[in-house]
Amino acid sequence: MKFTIITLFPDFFSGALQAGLLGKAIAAGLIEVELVDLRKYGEGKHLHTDDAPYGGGSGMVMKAQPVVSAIEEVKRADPDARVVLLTPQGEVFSQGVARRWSLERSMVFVCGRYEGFDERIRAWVDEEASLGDFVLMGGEAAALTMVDATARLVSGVLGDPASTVEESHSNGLLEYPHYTRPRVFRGMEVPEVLLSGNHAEIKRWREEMSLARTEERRPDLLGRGGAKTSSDERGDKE
Ligand code: JDN
Repeated sequence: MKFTIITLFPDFFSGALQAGLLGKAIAAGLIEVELVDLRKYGEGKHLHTDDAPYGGGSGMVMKAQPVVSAIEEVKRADPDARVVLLTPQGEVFSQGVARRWSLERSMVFVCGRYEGFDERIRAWVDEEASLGDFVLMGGEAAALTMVDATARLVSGVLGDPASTVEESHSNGLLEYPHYTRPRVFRGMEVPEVLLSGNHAEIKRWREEMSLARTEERRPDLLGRGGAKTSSDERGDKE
């Protein structure tokens, strides 16, 4: 799968794209990430990518021409790439969105800075996505998060293919508690059931813990007192 990131800060991504499983997946050719420097598409001698807002007010706005030119160049090489604009006004990203995107061949993430994008840019965009209900300094941290969550669902990126179905959010529940050696750490013991070797009982304990933890920490995932249901989280309706 190919990801293209259009950004004023390509350096933002360099460390993250080399680290861990994402770095491995890129080195193995399972994932390709192309960084497109938006500045190259800037206007005039000074390659401006932002300008003052019509109507006045504080802050600067991402100009339409550089962003649209960058998208057009990417789309010329790759006409069916899916273009996502990172903005706090987009659909809130979730495991369901990551699953849907992981089935695409090519995704383009457009990262902005400043107050936001010239509204007309939206005509070149397939969808808008937000990391959550907070404001970043720009779209880069959101794009990196979305690439990470999407790439790990691509076949072969994780060692163990079973591990994406058992984890938090994939079944709409939080994961059960994990323990590893030693059996006693600073006086705190590993639950006896996990040492029992009784796999049916271990499975039941994990299911109970998973449900109790979700009820305690994220009742919204169970459709109790939150806007989202667990089926929203799974992306069942997609
Ligand atoms: O929070 B964000 O996704 C975010 C996106 C943009 C921004 C600031 C924050 N400026 C331009 C896009």
